[in-house]
Amino acid sequence: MNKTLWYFLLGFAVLAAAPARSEVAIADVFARHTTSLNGKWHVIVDPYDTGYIDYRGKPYDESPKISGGFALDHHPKDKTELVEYNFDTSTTLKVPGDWNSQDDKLLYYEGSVWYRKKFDVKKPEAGRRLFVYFGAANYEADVYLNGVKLGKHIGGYTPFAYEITSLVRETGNSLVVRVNNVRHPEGVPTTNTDWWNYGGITRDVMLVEEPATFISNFLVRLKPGTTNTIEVRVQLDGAARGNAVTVKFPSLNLSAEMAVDENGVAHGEIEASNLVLWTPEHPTLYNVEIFTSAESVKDRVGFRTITTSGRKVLLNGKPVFLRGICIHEENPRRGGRAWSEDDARMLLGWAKELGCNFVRLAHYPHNEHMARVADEIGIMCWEEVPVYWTIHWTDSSTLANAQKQLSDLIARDQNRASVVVWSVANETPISEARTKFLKTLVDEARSLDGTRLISAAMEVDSEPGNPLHKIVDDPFGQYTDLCSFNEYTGWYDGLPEKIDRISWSIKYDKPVFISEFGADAKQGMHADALTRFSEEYQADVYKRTLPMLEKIPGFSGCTPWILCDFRSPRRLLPEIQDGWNIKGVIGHDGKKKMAFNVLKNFYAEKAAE
Ligand code: GCB
Repeated sequence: MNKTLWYFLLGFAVLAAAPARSEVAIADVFARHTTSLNGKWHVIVDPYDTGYIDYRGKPYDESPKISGGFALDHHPKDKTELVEYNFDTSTTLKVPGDWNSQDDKLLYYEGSVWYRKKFDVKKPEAGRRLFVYFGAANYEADVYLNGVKLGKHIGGYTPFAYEITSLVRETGNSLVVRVNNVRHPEGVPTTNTDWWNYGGITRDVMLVEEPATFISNFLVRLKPGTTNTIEVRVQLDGAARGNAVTVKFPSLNLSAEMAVDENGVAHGEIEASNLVLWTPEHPTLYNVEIFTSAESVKDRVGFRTITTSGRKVLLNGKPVFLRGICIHEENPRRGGRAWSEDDARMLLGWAKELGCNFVRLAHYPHNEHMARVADEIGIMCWEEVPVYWTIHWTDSSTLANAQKQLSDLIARDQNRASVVVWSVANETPISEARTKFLKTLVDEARSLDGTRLISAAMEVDSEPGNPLHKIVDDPFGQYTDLCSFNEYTGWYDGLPEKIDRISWSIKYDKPVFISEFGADAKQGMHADALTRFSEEYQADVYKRTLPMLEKIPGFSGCTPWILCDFRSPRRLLPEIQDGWNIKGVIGHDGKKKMAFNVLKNFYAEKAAE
């Protein structure tokens, strides 16, 4: 064999045999030196996973050297070679974006789609590093660069990145991603949900260039228990002991220098006597700049405290009523997953118009713009992981998956003053195994961030033999800061008049938060208040529920279900639902329903109290 060819093959085998790289965490990505890879990507829809497994079902990338399949983005060398795929001549989809809303044929598609983006990039200079970053891809992503596997990421709503410094070329890089949105019983979420299983690369993709030692994450917050001391923690990747980190708050005229320990962490405190605390009415943010000798990262952060005392929620030590609404991550005007800053401004703008000071970002981590815009315009947020309904409580991989999604969400949004609640679950059925599972998540959230409230949307029972007496005594409630539950009297449980006759027993001496109530209404359908699916019926449920909730001792806020209609494959009633959950106070055409004003008036009264 020709020697050059032999060395080439050897080199390729060594490169390809390298184990998949581990994920790298890069927070505050919008403030970095980045190159966007958004735009049109060539795609191959691959329902049988032809590009991933051979005809015996064996994955091409399981053996040390990737032996075939679409990951190689291979072009025939001559006309005799059989290659049965071609990214160049395949169709394209927009990234970010789900595939379902971009092509009618893909509306219900659940399977694999291969994405390919070609790019040129200046090779990083010596001492610099390059990463490829994905805001999210639902549900599973296998990522390859130039035929080498970077890794597999599981979980559809959290960011991930891989280092590509040694793999990248100046020209003709081929970044291939197999995205698969098949639902799995042991997944998080599991197979059964009440929202659309949008597949695809649903958030931004970018190249991130960093120095050899870089700031991978940082935490800037009030030192717990104080309102005049800023606590800073900076995490370096590739850190050499002895590196120094400088933190500056230019408008406060404050700065501090901190040493880095052997774990690459710098920690310090800064006295700040004149801080104006963040509130929804006055969402004060401060510029913060973090420097090492090799780089600087900037952000805008607010300072506030969120605590509870007995049955009250306290923002900066003062009682606050949470005037909220639930939101799914969908753009009702364009259709499909919301992902951009504009989408966030539209959705949160509507919440503001309702008079909200709070939103529940249901039922999974929304894109990063949501909490950033909320910081800026002044809306508190409840953020959640998709531990929804009945997942596999005794499967350790399910727990590890949920823990990873939770810790990745906290790592991404820990500097957002707007985020005041971490929610670990929604409507999970009571059992010992489930309570143990959720308690593990609560402990995880508290150990990562003990400064926010922990919650979950629980369920309500009726007293046996007395359907008018509702009881909240889920044992999981002992571990949360809020006693939050969903309640659907007047829709799933009786007619609206039943709402007026409900009484409550709530076991916990904690703030009571109603994380959902509501009713379906087809926007523009008018009838009497007893006609299901009419706007009048929905408005009546709101008119009766709000005063009923007011009678609950400790009622501290609510997030009715939901801001906008959203797609759901469970909602099958022809000509009324047609694949939409229509409990929005805004229709999927963006038009407001009558209930919007009922809620708006209630919140105006609460704000004036
Ligand atoms: C719930 C769920 C939510 C559903 C909603 C409904 O309790 O938490 O995901 O979409 O009810 O419309 O039934």
